[in-house]
Amino acid sequence: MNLHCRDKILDLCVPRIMGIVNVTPDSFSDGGNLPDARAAIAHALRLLDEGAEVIDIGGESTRPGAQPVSVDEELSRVVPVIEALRGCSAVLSVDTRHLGVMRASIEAGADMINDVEALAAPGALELAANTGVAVCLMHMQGQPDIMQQHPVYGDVVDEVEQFLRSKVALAEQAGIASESIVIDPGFGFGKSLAHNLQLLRHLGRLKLIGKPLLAGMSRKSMLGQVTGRPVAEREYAGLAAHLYALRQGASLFRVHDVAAMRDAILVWQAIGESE
Ligand code: PT1
Repeated sequence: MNLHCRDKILDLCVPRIMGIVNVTPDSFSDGGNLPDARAAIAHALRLLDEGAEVIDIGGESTRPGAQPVSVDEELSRVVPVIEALRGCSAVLSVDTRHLGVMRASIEAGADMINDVEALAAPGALELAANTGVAVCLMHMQGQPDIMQQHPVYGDVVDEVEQFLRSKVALAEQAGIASESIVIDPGFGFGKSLAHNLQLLRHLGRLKLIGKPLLAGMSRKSMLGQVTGRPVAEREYAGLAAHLYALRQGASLFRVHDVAAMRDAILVWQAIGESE
């Protein structure tokens, strides 16, 4: 399956890595945005060197309990980073829920919109359709500030599948190319540990929707709940979870620890090819 991202094509018949670049003051140096941007650019170059083929640039944290930032602030964080990376071979993805940030990012050179709200902002579907960027449509229950307080589902896999099917239909109706859509169950977005594990166990069912599947569990609390480890020590747990997702048909992996994920994928592929 090829993913069309404006002028770039990402072959998702083999697993690919989306490296995470957070341009938020808590992730890098604090103070003004310039040192943040410089650190983020350096970090992105390192992730490319380690084997990432997509760089996901975000200026607003959507982790549980996070507070929204202003659109102007978010813009001033991500745009300089995208501009600096424009022209590199990797797909540049912007992680945002806001139309203004999407528009400015595409102008600056972004090839993909990764939106945890699945393009719910008025005008977002049309913007993606008109510019030809790829989109990642993700499932979330509730909003980041309160989503982990009391997540409830009948059948979590069914509900996520139905949600993603309806968002894919909306995107295609708006004119987004069928080959430009990725789907994502949204691990940790309004889901208990049991919900996350259930989704991972049955991730293969989401393949029936017919779109490439993105999995992102890197450093998330679901891994902490299983291992008892703090956020800085969840790398190995993440590899296990992402390899399970790979086995279930996921093809794009949104991770912090790119080098480790690359090695895991290479070993996985070597085993498959030796048959
Ligand atoms: C994701 C994702 C994302 N995750 C996509 N974009 C985050 N497409 C940001 C925790 O439980 O999975 N897919 N953008 C980060 N979100 C979280 C959520 C971070 C939960 C941490 C947790 O610790």
